[in-house]
Amino acid sequence: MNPEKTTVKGACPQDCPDTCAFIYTVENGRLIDVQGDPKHPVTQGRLCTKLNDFAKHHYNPDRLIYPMKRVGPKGAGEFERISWAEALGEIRNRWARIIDEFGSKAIMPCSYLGQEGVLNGLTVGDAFFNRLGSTIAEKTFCGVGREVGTHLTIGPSTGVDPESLIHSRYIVLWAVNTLSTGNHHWPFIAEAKRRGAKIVAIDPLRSRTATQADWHIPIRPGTDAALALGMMNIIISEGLFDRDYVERYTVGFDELAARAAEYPVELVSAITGIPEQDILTLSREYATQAPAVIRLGVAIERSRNGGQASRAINCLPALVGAWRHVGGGYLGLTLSAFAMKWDAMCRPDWIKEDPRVLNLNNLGKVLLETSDPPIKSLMVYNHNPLVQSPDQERIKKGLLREDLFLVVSDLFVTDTAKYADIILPATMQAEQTDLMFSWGHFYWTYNNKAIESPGEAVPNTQLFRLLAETMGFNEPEWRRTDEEMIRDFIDWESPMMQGISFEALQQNGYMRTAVGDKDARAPHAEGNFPTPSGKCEFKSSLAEQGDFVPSPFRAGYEAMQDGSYIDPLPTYIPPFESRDSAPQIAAKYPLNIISPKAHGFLNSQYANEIKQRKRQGDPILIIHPEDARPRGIGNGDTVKVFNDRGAFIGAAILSTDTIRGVVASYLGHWGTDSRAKSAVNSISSDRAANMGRAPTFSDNLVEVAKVDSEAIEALSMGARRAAIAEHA
Ligand SMILES: Nc1nc2c(c(=O)[nH]1)N[C@H]1C(S)=C(S)[C@@H](COP(=O)(O)OP(=O)(O)OC[C@H]3O[C@@H](n4cnc5c(=O)[nH]c(N)nc54)[C@H](O)[C@@H]3O)O[C@H]1N2
Ligand SMILES: Nc1nc2c(c(=O)[nH]1)N[C@H]1C(S)=C(S)[C@@H](COP(=O)(O)OP(=O)(O)OC[C@H]3O[C@@H](n4cnc5c(=O)[nH]c(N)nc54)[C@H](O)[C@@H]3O)O[C@H]1N2
Ligand SMILES: [Mo]
Repeated sequence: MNPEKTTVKGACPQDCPDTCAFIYTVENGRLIDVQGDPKHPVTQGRLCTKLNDFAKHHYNPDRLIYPMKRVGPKGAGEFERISWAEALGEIRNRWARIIDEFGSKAIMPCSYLGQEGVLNGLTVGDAFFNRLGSTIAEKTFCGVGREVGTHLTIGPSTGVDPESLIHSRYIVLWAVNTLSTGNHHWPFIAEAKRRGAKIVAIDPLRSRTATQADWHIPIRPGTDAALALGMMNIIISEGLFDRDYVERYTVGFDELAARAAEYPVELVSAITGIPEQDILTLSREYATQAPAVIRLGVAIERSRNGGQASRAINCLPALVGAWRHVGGGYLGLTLSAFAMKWDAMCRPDWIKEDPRVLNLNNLGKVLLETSDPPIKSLMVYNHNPLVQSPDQERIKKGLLREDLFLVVSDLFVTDTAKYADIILPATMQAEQTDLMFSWGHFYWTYNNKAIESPGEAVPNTQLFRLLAETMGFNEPEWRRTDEEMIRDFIDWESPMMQGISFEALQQNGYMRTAVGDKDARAPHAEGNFPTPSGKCEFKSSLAEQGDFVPSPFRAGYEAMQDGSYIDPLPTYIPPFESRDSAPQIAAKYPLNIISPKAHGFLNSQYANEIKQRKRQGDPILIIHPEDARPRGIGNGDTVKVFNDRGAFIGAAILSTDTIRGVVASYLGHWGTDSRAKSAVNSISSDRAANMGRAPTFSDNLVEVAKVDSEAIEALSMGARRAAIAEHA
């Protein structure tokens, strides 16, 4: 036995529904291995392809470990090491001058979910920037559109336990690529399948998940609400709904029935591109195979009607009484099982009078068009907008502004960090303490610090302690340790925390919230929906109050009603950009593009690891052979994908994995690595969907043209061959 070798319990830091429990192995202070905890009921000891080399990721030689300042032109990526004192001094001087001249609202944070912990994740920095009086950044990148649809219908329900899926007989995987984006749900789905369940995937693309399903139903992007309304129409008119459940536990059935009657199967087929017979079969099977469950992906929200699509889909389980059964109902976000004190984390009480809120999905506009005051300094952390955010060309233009003071904290010099004036180094998960919630299961996971930080990297919590000191903030909150912060941020008295203590969490690594027994749990068997009426609201009482965004997504700022109209009944409106809804745009740009998550990357993370890049391959464009032929595009050809907003380059993969009129390119490749110096989001519009101000990444038209591969450096042939084989 080697006495120097120890194991430490940890937690995956990534923005993913699975939040795996880790076991770090440390030898002589060095992290030598990271494995999944085999005892964890969901993780079961298995890590995904992205995290398989997580120990090595910590020692990637490209890691940022010292503060740096820009020494070349903006965006050139030329930096020189400086001390923390110099970095903080520069920030203080620049911010003080900006506040003097323009007021504190000329400074704005720009962050998201590079790390997901209660300490270092979504809300870290919010308290600091509220105290500073900056512009408030509204963060609605992910899930908020889908969640508003859910909240209006069934309230912030915890939903079906993924571990209960083994009891399901009919599993609809809707706009979700489980095998790539939350693959620890799969063993439960596979077990249900062994027990006789049918697995259905509704997706424009034959994803990895659709390939494994019993039935893949391809659908035109952004038309899911029409399908759900058509299903309701069939279920109601054929008398397949659960009359007793509907009478007891829902409101607005008559109005819903009238609305659904506006969606006869012929119309729904014309809108969605799904054959009439398939819509009939799906509706009848879904209504009669109990327990039926719908697992809805975040991807549902990524077009104009996204929120209403989520709402329509959330009506289905109550209509057929699926909630009566263990393993029946709806599985979306499990977050409400985690008793966090969002106000203690974000400090909305520190917001100054008359605050300004700007949405980060419009970052290009924010940087180029905001006045009174303009944004003079942006601080980016936990976020890589130049790859992940829409309307990239305008963001680039904004970041090039000579008068913009850009501070970036990250693990690597990302596409975004290349534009920074000051770069600050952040720690990776084994080097910090955190507590992780999950948005796909019911376990808290504690991440114990296992090794020391390299160089001068600091956790995000420490970064904001340092900034608070620099700006002269004296509140005792800035002097808390990480552990004290965790104690302050959790509502230990909540019924969901029964049997859970800080010490037990730290020691055990993971603990289940008190949501009940997975083999007996049917949370809405007798209604009890957390809505104003306590029922499933087919007709939403909240919708009439206007759009709202749940508070953690807006830095603790009160749910704001902007008065925009939401139809209180689920409805279908066509996408902003499609052949039917925008014929003028479609004349120039006839193909709808979707940009789902890459199997080998976690958003843009790991896309800088050679091994992951080899696995994932080059940027590709999946295109139907019938769309490729008239454009003279062959398998493996280099193509340019473009519209008025921008362009990127990829290798064409001719495949019936996609439907005619729809092309797909995976998200996450860094633009700086590509020949076009841009990534898929160069073509994305920054328009918001109809609820939760969700982004519209599935609602963009493009044209595709073959380019002379001599003119640009050739993409790797090996990667092309692998992609061609995968989609053959
Ligand atoms: N490997 C990997 N895993 C991840 C991530 C990652 O980047 N990589 N990211 C994490 C994050 S932040 C999130 S939010 C989740 C997202 O998890 P998912 O929602 O599963 O992710 P996506 O791949 O974006 O979309 C899922 C599927 O929806 C389809 N789709 C796109 N538009 C539509 C539509 O309009 N209608 C329908 N029916 N289907 C549509 C896509 O083709 C895709 O196959 O994954 C998490 N897990
Ligand atoms: N086209 C298209 N665009 C999309 C989507 C899509 O499906 N299609 N999905 C959207 C969705 S669902 C999401 S969630 C967003 C995700 O967008 P982001 O949250 O921006 O995604 P990441 O690529 O994970 O970038 C986070 C950055 O944080 C850094 N980071 C990691 N840990 C730490 C830390 O501890 N401290 C600091 N300071 N930095 C850290 C990482 O290195 C990385 O550069 O993207 C959205 N963009
Ligand atoms: Mo996300």
